Amino acid sequence: MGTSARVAPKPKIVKIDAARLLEHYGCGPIQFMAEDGLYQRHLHFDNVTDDKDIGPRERFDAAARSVRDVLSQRWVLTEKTYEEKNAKRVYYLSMEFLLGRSLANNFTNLLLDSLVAETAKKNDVDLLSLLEQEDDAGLGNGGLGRLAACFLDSMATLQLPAMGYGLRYEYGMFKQLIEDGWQQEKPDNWLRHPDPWEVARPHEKVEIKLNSSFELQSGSFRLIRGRPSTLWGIPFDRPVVGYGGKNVNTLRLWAAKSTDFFDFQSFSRGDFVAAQTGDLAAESITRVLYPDDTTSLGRTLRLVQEYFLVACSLADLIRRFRRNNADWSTLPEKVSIQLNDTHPAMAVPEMMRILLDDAHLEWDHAWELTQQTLAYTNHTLLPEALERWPVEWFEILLPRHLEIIYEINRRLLLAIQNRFPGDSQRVASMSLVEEGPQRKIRMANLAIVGSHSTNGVAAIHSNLLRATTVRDLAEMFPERFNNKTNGVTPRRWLILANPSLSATITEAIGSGWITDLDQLSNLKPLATDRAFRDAFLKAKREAKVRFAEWLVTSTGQTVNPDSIFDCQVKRIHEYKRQLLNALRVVVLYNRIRENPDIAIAPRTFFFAGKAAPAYQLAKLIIKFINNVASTIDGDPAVRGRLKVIFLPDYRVSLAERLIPAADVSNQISTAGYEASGTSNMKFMMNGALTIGTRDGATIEMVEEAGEENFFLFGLTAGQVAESRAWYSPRWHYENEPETRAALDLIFSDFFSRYEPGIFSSLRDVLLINGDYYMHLADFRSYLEADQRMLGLYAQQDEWAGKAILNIASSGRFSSDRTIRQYAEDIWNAVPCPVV
Ligand code: 26Q
Repeated sequence: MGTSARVAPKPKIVKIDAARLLEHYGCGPIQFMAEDGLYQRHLHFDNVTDDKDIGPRERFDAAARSVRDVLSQRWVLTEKTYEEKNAKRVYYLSMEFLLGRSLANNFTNLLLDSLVAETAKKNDVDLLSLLEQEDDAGLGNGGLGRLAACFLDSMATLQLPAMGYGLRYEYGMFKQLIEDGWQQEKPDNWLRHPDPWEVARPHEKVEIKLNSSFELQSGSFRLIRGRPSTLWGIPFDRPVVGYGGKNVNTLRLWAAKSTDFFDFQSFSRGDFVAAQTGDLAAESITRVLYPDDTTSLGRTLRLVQEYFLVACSLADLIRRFRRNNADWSTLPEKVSIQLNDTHPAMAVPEMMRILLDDAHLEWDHAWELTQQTLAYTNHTLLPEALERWPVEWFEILLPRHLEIIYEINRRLLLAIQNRFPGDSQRVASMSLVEEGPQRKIRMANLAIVGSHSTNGVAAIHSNLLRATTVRDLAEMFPERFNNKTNGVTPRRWLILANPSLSATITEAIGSGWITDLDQLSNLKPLATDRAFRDAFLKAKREAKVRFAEWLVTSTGQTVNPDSIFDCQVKRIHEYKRQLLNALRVVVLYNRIRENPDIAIAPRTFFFAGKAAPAYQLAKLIIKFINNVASTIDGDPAVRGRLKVIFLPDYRVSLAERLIPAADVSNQISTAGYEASGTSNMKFMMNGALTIGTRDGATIEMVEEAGEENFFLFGLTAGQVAESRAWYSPRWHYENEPETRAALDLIFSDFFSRYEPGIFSSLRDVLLINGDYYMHLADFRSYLEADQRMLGLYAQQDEWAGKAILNIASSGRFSSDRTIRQYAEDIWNAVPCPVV
């Protein structure tokens, strides 16, 4: 893989004065928030009311509308430029875009933030409470969805002619409430207020044909065999402002709508009301985001959602391609489609269907174009998380696609037999069809076979993918496999989230780092600089105070900003080992109970994350953390020394507050199980030190910053794999006094005095059923790393030095770098600047 400079020269952004800036956006002399400016006009004309009825929500709407006015001409001009240049387009297909809030991000990327802050002040507008009005757009589960959002930011900033395609879920990721320590789910009705960012484009609707209809029967969604149906995909566009406001790309989200003739059979039978319930079923396709959950793997509605995304997006992008290109053979020169996991893998047979049935190309030609146009990103090694859909559902819903898949498979199996004669094992493992009582289509195999690139999301992950998960396919098509280590956008995760640190950095090395994060390495010499260390510690303290103030006003909980902020925030999953962290807290608690005079720095442990609604053990882990928290809170011996906080409803806007305030980042997955991780990078950029295992992208973070600036512990992925055969958690229980004392305390119902026995399945997991994720194997090593960490924290100056070195080494983890590599190695796409 070559260097990336050739593809997208790192843009220089020069801040210009406000008046010229608005001119650049085509707003001429109109003022933004001043009297008679955009904001005031929206406030009064959109609401058709006078001041007394205007509340914070109306203010937010007016501000957002004003920003939309400012960006709208650049937005139109961007699409026009791409069209006129007939630029090669990149399409990022994803079932998830975890966008979070947009207003402050758009201020930042349009370089309007200081202007807005000034005029808000002048006009007595409380900007912070206004920003708080915006609902998070939580159209994703976690890492995969947030990665898609960071990629949109980087593609626009690098001025790539790129577009995101996704679904406009009416309900995003559920809201998490904690009641009595237990997770409760509530629907996320994020569109309750009309969303100011979206622009509906009903005239660009597409028609989708299916071989079955649906019905809702007592709340569950059923396919009706043999009754073909048609529905509409209505596009809703959202602007994606690149940093500096030059290119404004589009995120296009599809909403399902029934056509007037969706179920005309019952209508013509005179059953007007029954026909409307058919509408309801059709429109429920984009009602709700599925949680990342093994139980959702078996839901027909999810399969329909996935096909709906693919069918709408391909119809739309092919229509755009055909406007300027008569020759189908140029498709791969003009279009690249990146599949975010296998969720949109139906793009393989759908593209073939279009090229065969609509364009009337020969099979070989169609296949060549399909493969050259598509590329696939894998995000997991867990075999149980790989998508496999029953053949029977294809038969009912998409028989033509099944026919195409069978033909792809027939040719694939022939090629395997040619290459490896007599190797039936290989044929069975590579086949697109999994045989068994219920035959299934393996979506990962389909995506790999039907595309020219398969990438993992961190070096170790890409290597394990090749070596284990899909070994036979990698042996057959080695040239397709590559790595693209994830990254995150420094715009949201530094400038926006952490103004104090951003200002400190800019003061020291200028502002070039914002679009060229490698420049953070210029901070390296400052790691030993007394004044800069102090400036870093001051910025960190400011962020901690800011967080503490927010926490007390919004939840009533008090935390001490002089305690160590020790964080683990991510989806709750056994492999991520929140349980290991909680066991650490119990041991530290035991140490204080046994030796009340022990000198130990005050610490606040922050946990946050959602459990899939049907993942019972993950929910029990949340309950356990909460019970540990309240038990410790009730014990005067540890008051002021240890505190545990489970922050409910982890989401993008909460991450933006917590991560800047963190001192310690826990990245403690069982080695070999976390594909990459991306919060690890956000913590690093924000000057937290990592206590972690050698897993995912953490390994590459260590490569950049040096082992001496990390607190590494635990088995390596290789050791995990080879010790499985003889690993005995019991041994650790019997031979490690602190491990035993902690477990005994838990199982004595010390943390569940009024709910005896509720944690018995934790015992089963750890001691009886073999501790699959090897918590106990790594526990002592974790505690030792924790000790080293506390030792360093006692020397604030040294701590600051290492934190600065971490920040200075985080440049590689900008999503700008990741996107440059995708553009050069996979998409062959170049920037198309809008002048
Ligand atoms: C699949 C079928 C049915 C319903 C839901 C799903 C589903 C939804 C979301 C399956 C998986 C996901 C999300 C996976 C995910 O977030 N993976 C994470 O991706 C990050 C970005 O690459 C990595 O950093 C993380 O390591 C990885 O866990």
